[in-house]
Amino acid sequence: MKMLFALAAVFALNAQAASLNDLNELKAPFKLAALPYANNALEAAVDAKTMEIHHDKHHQAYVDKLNENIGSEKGDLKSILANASKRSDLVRNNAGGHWNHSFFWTVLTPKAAEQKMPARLKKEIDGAFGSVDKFKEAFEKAAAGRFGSGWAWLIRDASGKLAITSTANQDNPLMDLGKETGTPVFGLDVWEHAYYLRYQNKRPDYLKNMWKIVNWKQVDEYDQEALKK
Ligand code: MN3
Repeated sequence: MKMLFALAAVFALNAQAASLNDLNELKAPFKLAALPYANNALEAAVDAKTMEIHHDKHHQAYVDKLNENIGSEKGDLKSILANASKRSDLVRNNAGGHWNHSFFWTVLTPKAAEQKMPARLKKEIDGAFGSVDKFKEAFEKAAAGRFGSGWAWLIRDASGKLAITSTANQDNPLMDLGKETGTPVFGLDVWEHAYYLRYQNKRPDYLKNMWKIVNWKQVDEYDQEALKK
């Protein structure tokens, strides 16, 4: 029995946040969870070396710097982000970095069944953007147009509508930055570290390929969770 509990604890530590709530409720000291697939599982769009460096070095550094700078903070990750404007740049950037990457890994998948967009989500995207192709076009435009480093997002905005937005650096739509805010249901990292080894300066090519590995099943689940708020 003891063995079972120990095993369960190991799995809990390594499990990716499968819900927005799980991710939002993380508290210090923060930990880097293992990727939910092998480094080479997403080769259709991202090479193994990029995945390894991105997760093991970049994401680890956000976690470490967040823990070093968070002090005696008792609040959860969501409340840290919701007060980002009042925090030091170190806390804002590394709390954002930890949330954004933890989220990002879960919206990608090598599994064909998860890459199929559920009918419910397709209907929502058709309704908001006209068609899935039009959504992708608008999303790629936002992602390609983000100057320098940052993220592109599909969010449920304050009024509950699906909207596309982008943020600089490690900011995200959960932060109180006075710009377009809402609940992320999908996001893409457009920092050069996410694509440079394979795509060099060709960010649009990276964006086009990323559609092959989107976990639409997970995005659909995030969207249903966002709608309940
Ligand atoms: Mn990154």
